[in-house]
Amino acid sequence: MKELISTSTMDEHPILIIGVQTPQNRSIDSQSYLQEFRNLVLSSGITKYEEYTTKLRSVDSSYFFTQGKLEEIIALCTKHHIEEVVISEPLTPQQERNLDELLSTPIVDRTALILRIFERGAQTAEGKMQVEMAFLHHKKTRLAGKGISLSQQGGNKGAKGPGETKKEIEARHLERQINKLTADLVQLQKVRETQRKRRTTLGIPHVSIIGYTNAGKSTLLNAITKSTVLAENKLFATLDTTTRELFVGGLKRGTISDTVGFIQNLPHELIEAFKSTLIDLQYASLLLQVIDLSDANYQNHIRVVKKILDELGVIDKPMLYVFNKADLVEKTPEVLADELAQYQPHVVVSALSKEKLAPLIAFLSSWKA
Ligand SMILES: Nc1nc2c(ncn2[C@@H]2O[C@H](COP(=O)(O)OP(=O)(O)OP(=O)(O)O)[C@@H](O)[C@H]2O)c(=O)[nH]1
Ligand SMILES: [Mg+2]
Repeated sequence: MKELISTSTMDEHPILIIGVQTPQNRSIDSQSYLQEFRNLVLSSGITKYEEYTTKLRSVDSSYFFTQGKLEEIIALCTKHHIEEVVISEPLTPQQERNLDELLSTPIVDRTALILRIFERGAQTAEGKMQVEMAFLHHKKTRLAGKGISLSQQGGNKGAKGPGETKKEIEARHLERQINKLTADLVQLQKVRETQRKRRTTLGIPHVSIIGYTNAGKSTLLNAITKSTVLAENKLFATLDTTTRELFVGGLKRGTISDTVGFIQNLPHELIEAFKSTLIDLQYASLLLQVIDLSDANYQNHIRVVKKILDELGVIDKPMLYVFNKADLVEKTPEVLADELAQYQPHVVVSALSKEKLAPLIAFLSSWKA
């Protein structure tokens, strides 16, 4: 499976995007995975690119791609005068550096691509700090992989002692920035903790909307609370947590919040950066997991969400599966019922229309925290 699609007019900064099917993501629908990668690329602000897709039977530890594929990629880069290569998978620092040298272009891997989207997105002070934290954590992993180029002795005045390398100085500086940001985030966390304690004392239930990116979480929050959180067909449109009062049938039922979405192959350092808000999920009375039922990979998305929740220590929480975008699904009710039987309890809705949200409203009306 190999093809080259061109959307570029080649009159500007030529970019090559490479969608890769690896042994790790073999079990998932490749077309939907590729579409998700294109969405990531578009969400990062790139509008024109050359596209190359390929399947790897094994991943090379030094160059990621095997010899034959590398030759094809080099030929493409030369032919199209490529100035940047974007790859759908996360790379190790060594793979990134080797490819950068071999292709003589900057390499943007999955993590860096997601970071670019993050950079464009956060609005609140806390959101911005978390994005900054994600950058610092990523920089730290890249620094750890840096070898020769930074390991010569730095002659800077003010360097701690003789023999300290540039790499050590940079690492120390990064560590200081991370510690400072962590302290600031802990301060903000305290504010939320106070709000949470107040809720608990007053017995106010809290509902958290979670799920894969672009599933319709913000659309759902807007529909059931009349708020106006930005919802768009873009990955990671939401980076800030929004909390609203939840009214069902005219009665106040508690509070509800919407937060950053998850994605497959989300690098650990990015989860780490958002931990201070995601950790709040541990205190939710109910999780609403929104799922884009129209995506061929929706079952895989549910597995991804489960894995991240486990990683965050959010285990055994009451959860309702909210299968969304039912308007885009053409399966018969029988086929659907069969497919969804394993996810209990669940509702099937369409957050775009009030009427099609009825099953969720009905669930929340009878829900007891
Ligand atoms: N057809 C259809 N589209 C929907 C539905 N719900 C949401 N969408 C669309 O799906 C896209 C993503 O919706 P969002 O609400 O931004 O999704 P999200 O889960 O908040 O996404 P992130 O914040 O990026 O993680 C938007 O273009 C919505 O209009 C639905 O029920 N049907
Ligand atoms: Mg959102």
